[in-house]
Amino acid sequence: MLGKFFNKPDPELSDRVPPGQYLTKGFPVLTYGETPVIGTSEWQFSVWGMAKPKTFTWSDFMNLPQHEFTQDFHCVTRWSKLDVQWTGIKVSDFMKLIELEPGVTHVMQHCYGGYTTNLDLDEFWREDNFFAFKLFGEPLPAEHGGPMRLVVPHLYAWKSAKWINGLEFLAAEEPGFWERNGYHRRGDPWTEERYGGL
Ligand SMILES: Nc1nc2c(c(=O)[nH]1)N[C@H]1C(S)=C(S)[C@@H](COP(=O)(O)O)O[C@H]1N2
Ligand SMILES: [Mo]
Repeated sequence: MLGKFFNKPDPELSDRVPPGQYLTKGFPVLTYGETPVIGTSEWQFSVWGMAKPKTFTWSDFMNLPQHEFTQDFHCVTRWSKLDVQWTGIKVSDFMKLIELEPGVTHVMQHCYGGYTTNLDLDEFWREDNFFAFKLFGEPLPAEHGGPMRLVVPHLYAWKSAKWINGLEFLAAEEPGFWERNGYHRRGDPWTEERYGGL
């Protein structure tokens, strides 16, 4: 892995690189299965489970406040990319549109293509989490999750669902795709929560 594409961090950057990670200047694509190709006019986003069921269109999302986010991105397969520039919508702004039932503790992200990944509600509902629809100022490419993905910067990137199309609110933890296949339930890169499942 080391060499031309993956570098040991410079000392001045090392406090930004979690243990066991190597820096890459490119932006690798990590997808299990096919890349769904979804236009913004057909894209829809639903919430269900322990929330009042609702479905949103692309323009519903575009009417929410938009922000620029610069965040580091850490894949559990040991590459990290620093200073990724996204444009998106804060989870906290989106959640103003949602009515949760009492007792919600967890959320499952659902995607076109069938990928899922789980989060504790408080790991999901954070000021620094966002739905991204641009990458470095350009529409988010399909291979990186366009037209819309979630970005959860404080956890390993498998928690950042590409082609996201829904949230299922839950009163108990359920494992998503990689969590069923041996990855950690939470995925904090700083404490190397790589494996463990549920
Ligand atoms: N829908 C979906 N989302 C996904 C994945 C996937 O296979 N399908 N892979 C995850 C993993 S393991 C990583 S590291 C990141 C990779 O994002 P990238 O391909 O934009 O680098 O997306 C995550 N989100
Ligand atoms: Mo990953």
